[in-house]
Amino acid sequence: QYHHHRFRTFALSIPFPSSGSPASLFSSLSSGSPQKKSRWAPVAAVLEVGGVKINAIYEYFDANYSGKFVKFDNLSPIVSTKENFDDVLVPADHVSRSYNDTYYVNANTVLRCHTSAHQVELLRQGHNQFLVTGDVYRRDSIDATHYPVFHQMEGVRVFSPDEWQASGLDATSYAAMDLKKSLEGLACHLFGDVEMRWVDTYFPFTNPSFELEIYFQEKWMEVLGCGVTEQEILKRSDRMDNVAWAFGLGLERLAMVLFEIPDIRLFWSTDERFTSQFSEGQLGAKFKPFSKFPPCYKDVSFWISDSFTENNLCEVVRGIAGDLVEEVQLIDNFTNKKGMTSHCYRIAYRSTERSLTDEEINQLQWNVREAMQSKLNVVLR
Ligand code: FA5
Ligand code: MG
Repeated sequence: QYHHHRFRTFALSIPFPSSGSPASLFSSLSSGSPQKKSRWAPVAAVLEVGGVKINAIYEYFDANYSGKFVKFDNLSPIVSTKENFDDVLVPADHVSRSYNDTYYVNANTVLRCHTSAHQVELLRQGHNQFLVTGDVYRRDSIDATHYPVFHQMEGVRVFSPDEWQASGLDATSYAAMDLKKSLEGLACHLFGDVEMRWVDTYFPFTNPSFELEIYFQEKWMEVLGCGVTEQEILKRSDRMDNVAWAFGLGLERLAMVLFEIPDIRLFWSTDERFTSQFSEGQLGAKFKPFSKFPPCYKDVSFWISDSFTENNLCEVVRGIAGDLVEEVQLIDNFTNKKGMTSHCYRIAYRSTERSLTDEEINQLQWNVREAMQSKLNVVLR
């Protein structure tokens, strides 16, 4: 059952040439292989602008580093588990490997969940400075900044000993400093003045590791992860004496800040009122909101089973409601004396394009409840 489900979702990686939404793809496609030409399509309306934006990132790196960054934007999103995980030192028991987090094509093949999947092959090919852009896929939560298909740009830079030796810093400090300086510079280049902060974090492939957050819509939003590449990765690609940094940018999130786009679903919108705003591909454009339609909240309470996960719930809800679901949020959680755990989730339905009718929402909610019972093995209360 889950294999089938995953495979259908995999069809979502065959984005359309010009129309359609993930919701329609969920139900209308059932097989096929990804086509190169359509790989960029998920950014739909902002495609042109996206192009410009990416060029703005390219420009920044070309202007600020003497050696060119080699650009890759056409690598297949279907990769081996070795490339996606092992090559970047993701431990065998790491959560990101689970069927709950990653879309598996088969036991040894996944839709890449990050562009880091290409780091090692490119290092082995001898590249020392490169950018990799592409679509990535994840089973994830549902809210304004998460979507199951999005775009990342990976950057890698390898330093040779003479570069840090002159600085008086050790190799790692030098690389970390250069990395932060580069990414702060990029943020300034794209946004001018924004409020941002660094947060320490963990990645298996970097140490130290950081995330950059930008203040957007009254919240801190994470826009990238980065760090100093683990020595083991360099060792395996014949760069023993070097040090390197790497980053992975979330392109939709950067575009949200840049164009003041409040909801990640809008990247999939074919609504004229959205697409027309960006057709000129101007970097300075700011999203002019059209009337916001009212949300409708539906709560669902249920006893969970051991296998329950939020990502599975989100997949079920997205599979039925498509882009009409705005947010899925846990609002209550308790365990009774018998050890049974109850969750209450609030599902926010809201179209970015029109008012939803009560009837339509009730039907959706009914279908969601049915699907929860049949697919998630939970007991509704
Ligand atoms: C990674 O994917 C790391 N590979 C990044 C990295 C590369 C770290 C190289 C160190 C060295 P993370 O899972 O945090 O990290 O994702 C990176 C960015 O992708 C996030 O900061 C965010 O901007 C974006 N992102 C993650 N999940 C989603 C999602 N569901 N929808 C939209 N954007 C997302
Ligand atoms: Mg992160």
